[in-house]
Amino acid sequence: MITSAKPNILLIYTGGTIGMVKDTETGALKAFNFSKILKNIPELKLLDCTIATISFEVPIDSSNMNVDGWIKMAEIIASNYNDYDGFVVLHGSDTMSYSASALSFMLENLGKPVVFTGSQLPIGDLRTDAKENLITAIQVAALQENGMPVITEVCLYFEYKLYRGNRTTKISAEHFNAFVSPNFPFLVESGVHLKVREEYLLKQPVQPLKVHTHFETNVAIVKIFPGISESVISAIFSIPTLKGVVIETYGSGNAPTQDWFIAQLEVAIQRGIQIVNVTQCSGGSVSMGTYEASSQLKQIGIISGKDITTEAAITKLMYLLGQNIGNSVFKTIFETPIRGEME
Ligand code: ASN
Repeated sequence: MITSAKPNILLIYTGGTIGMVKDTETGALKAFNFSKILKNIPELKLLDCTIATISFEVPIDSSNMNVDGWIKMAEIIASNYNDYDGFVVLHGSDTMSYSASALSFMLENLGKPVVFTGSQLPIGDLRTDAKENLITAIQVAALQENGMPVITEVCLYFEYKLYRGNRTTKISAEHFNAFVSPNFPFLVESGVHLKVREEYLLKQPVQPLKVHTHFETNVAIVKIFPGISESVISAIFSIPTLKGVVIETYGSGNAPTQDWFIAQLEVAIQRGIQIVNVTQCSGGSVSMGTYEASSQLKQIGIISGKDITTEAAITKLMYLLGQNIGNSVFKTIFETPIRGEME
């Protein structure tokens, strides 16, 4: 039976709409002080868990999130790991899927829940979605079975669903239902009860948490389109410091078959640049070789991103490139799921 018996939860506030207020001069939303936010939710006192909070010194719009921000979050979790049963990260929705993916790779052997959430409207707004998201994210992080946490992975909770974080993508700037997990089922549904789908939860052997903080930032995402020019492709792939590229192709991993295009990629691979093929489609998987239009990509050694999201692909690429993995095994390691991020 699943119970939630007074667990200790740490709320980590990084910024985002959830805690924003309108600038009186410009009318634009900007990040705000966390303690003021908590005053807006007296309901938190009613929850059956103990909640402590910690905030980024300067809360940010998640458009400003970067590797330093990911390291800050990971270090907060690591230094409080033994004192809390679960972590809820309040984060702007714009780059939440990137951060949830990055944290999933940084936190190896995670044995406790890390639940990202945020909102589309500020918590002080009458029609806000923030309260439900925050309250349920805390309840999910507090779920325990026989004194052990039910969730032991990095997740994202938004609008009645808990998803595996590195499977998500933001699809709406309008709807409260802003995220989807196109290639993996949701983990928990919030209705009258919290329905946990245990069969989809990531179960890892209990081992000490290992935190990885090295990321390679000399990477790029290239979305191809009909008519993309040789000069654009050439300019990107000849960046001297470039270490890796996620290339967003069509359908099941198809791309132009023109000689110049394949040659540019081949030369880049020979220079040691890691190129990962992901699909522009919102669902489905790369399968190089299914069509002639992807056979050459397979032959020249492009990495298959399979059914990974672009957000998880770029963060996994940055993470693995930061691990100094040898060129000969990089492709195999990338194509192997490490945190449930791909099939
Ligand atoms: N711009 C905001 C952010 O990502 C959007 C949001 O949180 N809904 O910080």
